[in-house]
Amino acid sequence: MTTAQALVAFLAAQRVERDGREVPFFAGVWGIFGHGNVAGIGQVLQEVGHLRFYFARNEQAMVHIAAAFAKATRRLRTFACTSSIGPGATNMVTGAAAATINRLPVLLLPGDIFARRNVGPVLQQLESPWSQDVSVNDCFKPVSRYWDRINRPDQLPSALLEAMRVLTSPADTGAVTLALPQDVQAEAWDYPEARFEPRTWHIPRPAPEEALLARAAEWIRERRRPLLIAGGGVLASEAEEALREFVERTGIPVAETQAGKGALPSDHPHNLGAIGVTGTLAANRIAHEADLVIAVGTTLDDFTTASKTLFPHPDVRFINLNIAPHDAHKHAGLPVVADAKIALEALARRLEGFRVEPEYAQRVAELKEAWEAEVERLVSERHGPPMAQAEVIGIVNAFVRPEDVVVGAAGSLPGDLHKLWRVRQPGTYHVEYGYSCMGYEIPSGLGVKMADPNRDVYVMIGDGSYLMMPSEITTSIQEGYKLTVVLFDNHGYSSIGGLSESLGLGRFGTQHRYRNPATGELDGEVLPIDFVANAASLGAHAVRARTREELWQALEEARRQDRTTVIVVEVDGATRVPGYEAWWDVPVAEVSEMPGVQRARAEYEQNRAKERWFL
Ligand SMILES: Cc1ncc(C[n+]2csc(CCOP(=O)(O)OP(=O)(O)O)c2C)c(N)n1
Ligand SMILES: [Mg+2]
Repeated sequence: MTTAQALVAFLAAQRVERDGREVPFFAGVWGIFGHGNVAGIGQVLQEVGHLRFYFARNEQAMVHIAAAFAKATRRLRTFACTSSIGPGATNMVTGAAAATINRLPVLLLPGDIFARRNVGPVLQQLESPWSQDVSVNDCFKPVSRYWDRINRPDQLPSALLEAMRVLTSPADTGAVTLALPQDVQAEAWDYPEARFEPRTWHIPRPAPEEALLARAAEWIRERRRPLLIAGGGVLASEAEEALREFVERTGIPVAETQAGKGALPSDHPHNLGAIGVTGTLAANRIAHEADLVIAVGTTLDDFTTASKTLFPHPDVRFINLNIAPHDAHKHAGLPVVADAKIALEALARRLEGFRVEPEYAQRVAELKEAWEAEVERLVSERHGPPMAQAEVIGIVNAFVRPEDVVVGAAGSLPGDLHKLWRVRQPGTYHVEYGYSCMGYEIPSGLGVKMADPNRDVYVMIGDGSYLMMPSEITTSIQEGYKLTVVLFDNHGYSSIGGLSESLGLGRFGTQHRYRNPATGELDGEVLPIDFVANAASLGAHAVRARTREELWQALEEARRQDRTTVIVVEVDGATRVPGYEAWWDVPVAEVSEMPGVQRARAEYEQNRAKERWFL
């Protein structure tokens, strides 16, 4: 067999199992062909057809599709992605980083320069004067959890076992890159038969150490103001039910990160909603008062911790339930390294008879009620046209069915969705905010749809992100997977524009405007971008909605459509959902003649003084 034939045969034979449920791990191969893969992997995908080939339009997009599919299947399944050498390969680097940061398994198979070297430099080769053992694929090293280059066909078997070990490890998973020199893909070797027999990888649920559990339970009993933060690990471990039982038994309130949102339904009495920079007033107030934080399956990034200002209680301590030791040790917390579901169940058993004090429960209930009223106020505001973003979110939220999935990634939408979107069923909120990668939205919508075609998928996307990567609309139409894309057109980067304004920089360079000959700046008229025509040109059903009524009708029409629909809604970038008592560290120039910058710097220094070390 050739290296490529052996590779594809092996991938087709890999299965995974968790809790007795077994599924094939790879659902297919996404690819874009060039001279670096067409005759190698391309040949076997056509001749043998072990795995279905899916043709994408952009290599970055195909990695997002695979990662989103993996997230939606709770990391039980994924795709492999094949690219040519050079630009096709490096286009995948951004997707790889997004997958690794979000701890999602994807297998990347970039083509590589000739191992044989005699005809080099080949087309698209980056030459290096200090080594011939370097190619652009070395760029994947920092964004991959496992990286290898297959320079001889007989290196493949051991590399594949390592790749599968990492992809199926709940603690180590992320992008795995196997760089495949173009000549080696086509070379044959006598591979041992055993390599291609079906193999089932068990996805483990490691149990916590009893001594640490005992200490965690002791800490919880001692403290008066505990708060649980639910991160993406809760969903990855399918621990929603365990979480619900834990909080119902103990009365401990829950706040959710972006990746953890929807671990509990939004209307659950113990769910205070979003935490951190994009958090709710209820969650952030409780965080400010917390003397104990139980962080479950979260990386505790700066959006969650409000740049380490969200937990000012002098005696605050952290208990970190996490499958990854690296995360479990953060904030000098008690590192309970374990699967989230098993750990929550075990901790609940140790807390038999414990409940938070009634006065604390009362405070949680009051803050929760006040926040619900605030959401209602924000989404039912009548504005324009153009409508306010919160209003549009409220309408879409009211329209969708409980099982439908909302998808987003960058701009002002993730923050607004984090605060406002009401989740009715776990796993229906899919916002990528580990890498906050513009361009993730449409491809990931496709990945989510492929994971469960019975759900409708609502992609919420800004005009900026749309312009960066609308290409996979065409792919969704090719494959017959319908998406409903709601495009929020505020004529530019309202999130970064707002940030720029708050830092005294007046939205410089963040709007889609003509260069103005009078000023020499980009402050001319708004650029006439016709998003409806653009989406229609890619094959979508596309409409514009100006009012609440038009939007509702457009959503109904989209539900009747059998192909991807894009609804373009102009929104007023100036009416923004406010923040709620949480700060984000974005450094402001220490020296400037601009008065706005000087003011912002003074405020910055005050806020920075609140940042804490947890040692
Ligand atoms: C690939 C990438 N480039 C740059 C950024 C920085 N960034 C974050 S949000 C944003 C603007 C997004 O604009 P749009 O999609 O229109 O959303 P809006 O801010 O208007 O809500 C930019 C440039 C990013 N997150 N990702
Ligand atoms: Mg915008």
